[in-house]
Amino acid sequence: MKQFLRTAISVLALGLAWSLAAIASPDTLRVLSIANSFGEDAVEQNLHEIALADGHVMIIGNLFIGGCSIEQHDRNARKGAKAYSYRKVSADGSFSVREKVKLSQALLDEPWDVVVVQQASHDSGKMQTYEPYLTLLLSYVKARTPAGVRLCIHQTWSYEEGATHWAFPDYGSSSYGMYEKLCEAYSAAAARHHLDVIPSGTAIQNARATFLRHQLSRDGYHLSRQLGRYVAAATYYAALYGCKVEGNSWVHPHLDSARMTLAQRCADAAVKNPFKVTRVDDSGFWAKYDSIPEYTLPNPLVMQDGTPVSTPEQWYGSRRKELLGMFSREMFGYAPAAPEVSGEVIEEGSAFGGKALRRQVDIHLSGKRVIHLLVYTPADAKGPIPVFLGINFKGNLTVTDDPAVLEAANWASYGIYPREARGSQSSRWPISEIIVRGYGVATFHCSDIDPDYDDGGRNGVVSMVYREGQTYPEPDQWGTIAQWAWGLSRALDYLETDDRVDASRVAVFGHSRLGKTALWAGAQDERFAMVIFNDSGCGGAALSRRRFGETVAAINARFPHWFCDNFKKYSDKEDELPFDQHELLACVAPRPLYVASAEEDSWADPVGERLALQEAASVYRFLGESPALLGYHIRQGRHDITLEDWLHYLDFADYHFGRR
Ligand code: GTR
Repeated sequence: MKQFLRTAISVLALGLAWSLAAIASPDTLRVLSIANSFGEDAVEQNLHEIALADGHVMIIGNLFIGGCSIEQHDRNARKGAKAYSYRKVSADGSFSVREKVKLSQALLDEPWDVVVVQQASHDSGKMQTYEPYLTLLLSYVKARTPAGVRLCIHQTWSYEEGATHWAFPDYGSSSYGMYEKLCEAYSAAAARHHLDVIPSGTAIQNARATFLRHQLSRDGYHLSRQLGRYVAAATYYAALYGCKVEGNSWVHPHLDSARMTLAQRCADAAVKNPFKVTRVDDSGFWAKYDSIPEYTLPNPLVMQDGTPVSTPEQWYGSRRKELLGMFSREMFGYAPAAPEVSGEVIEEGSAFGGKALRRQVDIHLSGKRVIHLLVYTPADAKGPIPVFLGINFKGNLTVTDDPAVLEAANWASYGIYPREARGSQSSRWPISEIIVRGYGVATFHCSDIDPDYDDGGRNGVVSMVYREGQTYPEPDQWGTIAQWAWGLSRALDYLETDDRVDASRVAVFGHSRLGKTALWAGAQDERFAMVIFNDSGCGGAALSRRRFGETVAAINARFPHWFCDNFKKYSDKEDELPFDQHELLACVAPRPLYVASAEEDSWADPVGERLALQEAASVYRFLGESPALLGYHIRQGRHDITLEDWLHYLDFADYHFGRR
């Protein structure tokens, strides 16, 4: 009965929609899609609105059967099967559904200008599944549509990396591999039948090469309801009308303008190159270099309940803990307690012309994961020496030309990192200079802890602590930066056992995203005797409330994996943050802390970095600590870590580690 009522209402609604369709004008474009759920993703929403914003009225029909292949459409046609859910967007934009419709009925329902066919996604890359069914289906369509009807083929998209679709193994479970296959099949079909191509698959592939990549799908194969569907509809529009969709004025209720513009560019590029991925530049989308809004920084010396902090004991005993708790919960995510750590020296030798000793150590984390730590210490050291500890971006062997540095098994991990040449990052690691000054250097690759991409929390140490059945971090569970910071503490656990190292004089340092990491590690783990962060920017030293350069919204959109999910709620709502970055800097007190910036590094907001340090200085003062504990420089040039930066750090370390 219920089903009957629903059908009756749909039929009524359809009747109503059809009468309203009277507003259709001679310019109205009537498009019928013979499809499945991928067609549903592309045409049933957004498309009508996009066209209308440019003054075009569309009537859109969609013949839907989940997972329907061309072969099945052909069979349905010949059998006259009442098999379809016939969805229709009328000229006025209203949506209606009629069940149990035959293909022939829908073909005769309107004088269609365009009819679009597509393959089922699972068969899309299998050329042999198209014929003879496509030939038969197209002649069936032509016989029932006005002369001159434009026939198109809708290129579906490949599944997302890691998708669990049953057919994915047929494509080697490779997203790009599937894309290549479906390009071959669709382009052959289009050429054979002179079909125009609607290249949604390429538009999605283009978008996968931008910061939109992890927001495109809802289950690994269907499109996300907002962004993914918008990309497909924008592609449909640009392909049908042969115009650019960029600049289209329709405003999607759930997408910001940066994402919409980028989606439009991906669609336009696909229409231009339907079977080739175009690198659509996504840099500069979030750049915000206009005026600084008025803002009030939270006072580090007032507890959340309004109680002023009046003694150093209160700071160390209550306020600092309260702040670290809030930064954990709302920004970085909570990390678990230390696991059992054991170091296994796997290689030792002399390096840098005999000036240094090299030690390569596997740090085992509860037997489940390994950090490959590379340590250099001065060969002439008389006893344990102070060490700089920092993570590297691209593998231990990139930090130096030393041929003995091992390539860790996971060096080019997870298939996303290109192989980097030995020594390619050595300008950032002046190891020989550091050794000559009497310090050691220890480093490991970030991927040992968590590869730097949004993998849905699958490959990092976070997955070591999932409860049974858990597949994604909780909203307050550690993101990538917190995992890396935790890794630094595990490296320190090992250094405490290394006879060449004075673990009471370990300076934790990092550049850029790894500078944010060094700050978070140093703020929490009081064993780090010094904390240095270079060009750390948003989420590092820069004040979030200034919203200059990289904003919270920008960092959350481009690097959704860096911080915990709770942090997303502060995108464009910086004033609602219960803290700002100066308070994180203050948590390093009473230890020496160093902020470095570069003049041309506006993205990291050098002014915001300096102001945060000045604000943190008031806490050091309140605690009765010397201003000499705070180091700062801004050098000429771009975002980087250079020998010049290092010479400042070495001087600072000399001063505080009692070497000068
Ligand atoms: C940028 C990012 C910055 C910074 C930098 C880096 O793309 O926006 O927050 O971390 O990368 O790590 O090099």
